[in-house]
Amino acid sequence: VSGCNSESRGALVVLEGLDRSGKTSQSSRLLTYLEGLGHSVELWRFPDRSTNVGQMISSYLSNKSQLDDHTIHLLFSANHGIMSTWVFMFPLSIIYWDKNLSDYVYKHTFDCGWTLLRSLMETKLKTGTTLIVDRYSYSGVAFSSAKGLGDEWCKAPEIGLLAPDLVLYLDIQPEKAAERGGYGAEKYEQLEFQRKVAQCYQVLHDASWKIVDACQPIEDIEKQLQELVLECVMACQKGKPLAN
Ligand code: DGP
Ligand code: NA
Ligand code: NA
Repeated sequence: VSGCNSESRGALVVLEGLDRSGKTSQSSRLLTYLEGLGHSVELWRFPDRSTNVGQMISSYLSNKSQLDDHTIHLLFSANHGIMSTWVFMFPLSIIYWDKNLSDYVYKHTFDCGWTLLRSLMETKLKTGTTLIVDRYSYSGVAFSSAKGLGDEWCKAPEIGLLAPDLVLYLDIQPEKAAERGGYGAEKYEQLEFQRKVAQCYQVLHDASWKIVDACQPIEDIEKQLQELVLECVMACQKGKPLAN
């Protein structure tokens, strides 16, 4: 009967965690897994380093450029959205860094970017595509409030985003993450700072997050994530409503 699947949709699955917790490899494994089962699925990641803003972020993270804490926070937020208007406003607020201007950009243009991102995500989900998202707005809040920026300030640009169906937190002690290969290559990969980020995630997370021990063997983590994600994907296929 036509229409009996009309509520069927893709799932919005987010992976969060400290640096070197394994999000990126596990997200691609999840992609392969779901594709193998014949699902329509896309992998998104924030920050997306391929865009202009992404390149500014990348250069900041690799210590090639210095930016004010507020500015980098807004850049990350911009990177979450598909922006058009802010492209004009944003360089101004950086060049003439000034509170009034940044507040203006902050209040008006970011709303627009997030609205666009939200509708793009909605379209994907409603047409049956599952999104695996390697970091989401929670990273913005956790990393910036770890620097001491106010919680409310950090959260404001993220308001209006679609709530995920599932948040998978790859749980690793900062000390353990620091032992992993390549650690320290980027600005935020410092033990003291990552300890603060971990505390911020503690405050941020709620009972709906699935906490997965990221120190298990990689295949065990993979298995656990597969089960959690498949259950979520099935529920969404059966018409679980989109959260706000
Ligand atoms: P990744 O490519 O996932 O390793 O992320 C790069 C770094 O940027 C990592 O240390 C986490 C941090 N990060 C991710 N999103 C945000 C954000 O929105 N704001 C801030 N300040 N940092 C972020
Ligand atoms: Na990283
Ligand atoms: Na990553």
